[in-house]
Amino acid sequence: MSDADYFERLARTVLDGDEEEAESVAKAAVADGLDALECINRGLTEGMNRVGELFASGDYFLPELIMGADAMKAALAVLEPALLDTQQREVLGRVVLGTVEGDVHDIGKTLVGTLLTADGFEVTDIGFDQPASEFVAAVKETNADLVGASALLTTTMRVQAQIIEELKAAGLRDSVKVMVGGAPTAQAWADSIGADGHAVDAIGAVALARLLVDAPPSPEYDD
Ligand code: B1M
Repeated sequence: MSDADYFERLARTVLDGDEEEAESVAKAAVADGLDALECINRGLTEGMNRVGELFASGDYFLPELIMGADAMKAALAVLEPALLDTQQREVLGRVVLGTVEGDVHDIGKTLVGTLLTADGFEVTDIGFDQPASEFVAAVKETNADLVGASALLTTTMRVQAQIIEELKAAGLRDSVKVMVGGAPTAQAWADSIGADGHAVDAIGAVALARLLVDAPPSPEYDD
């Protein structure tokens, strides 16, 4: 089977919400030597984007979103360890990462965390639906260099701004960089709330994190 066939099959398992098939195709792809990150970006994420489009057009409903997410998670459980196995580890900085309050979308955030970990960051993932105060508490606890806040809903983006305000109130803003991401966010939004940067995807998040801690570009993702 060609790489393109694998990517299409992975996308299809997400579209069909078929957890078992997702896991089994992912295992076959790893066994066949495919690149795990490409399987995620060109297969699973592609499928998830199509699910999102079908949801937006009214052809899919909440159950299909949930089943698609479950299928993607089942395949990620196979693919993410492969990412961690093959890449270098050297501590570049400490990151507190989470999805903001009111938002349960955690697949993209978790992927960002996996790539950051694989690239050499020490990541404290505080989970999803996390209020600004939890981000601040985790920064204090871990003495983090970076905060990463993910938001997938237009209604929850404002919590990213709250995190920055609460870091200022706690006297921590000068000692920690803030990066934001998630589909509805953009560089202009990051600038408007005073964040230190915005990344479109997980690879971009790694590049940005390195920039923010003054580390050289990643040899793994440098084109
Ligand atoms: Co919902 N959802 N969802 N959803 N969901 C979206 C986001 C939506 C765009 C779908 C649509 O309408 N087309 C829409 C938001 C519309 C808007 O606000 N403008 C939407 C909606 C409306 C909802 C509900 C309100 C639906 C309802 O209940 N009626 C509800 C809200 C629940 C809540 O959070 N309070 C809801 C629920 C869900 C599920 C729970 C069913 C499920 C999430 C399961 C889970 O995560 N555990 C779900 C899903 C799966 C989606 C879509 C289809 C896929 C999201 C995903 O996982 N993508 C999504 C449509 C879409 O995005 N195409 C949609 C794959 C993932 C790898 O990509 O998360 O974008 P992504 O992450 C990327 C980048 O964004 C970036 O890098 C990641 C990796 O490359 N990134 C960062 C993310 N965080 C970053 C942080 C960074 C840097 C980069 O730095 C810190």
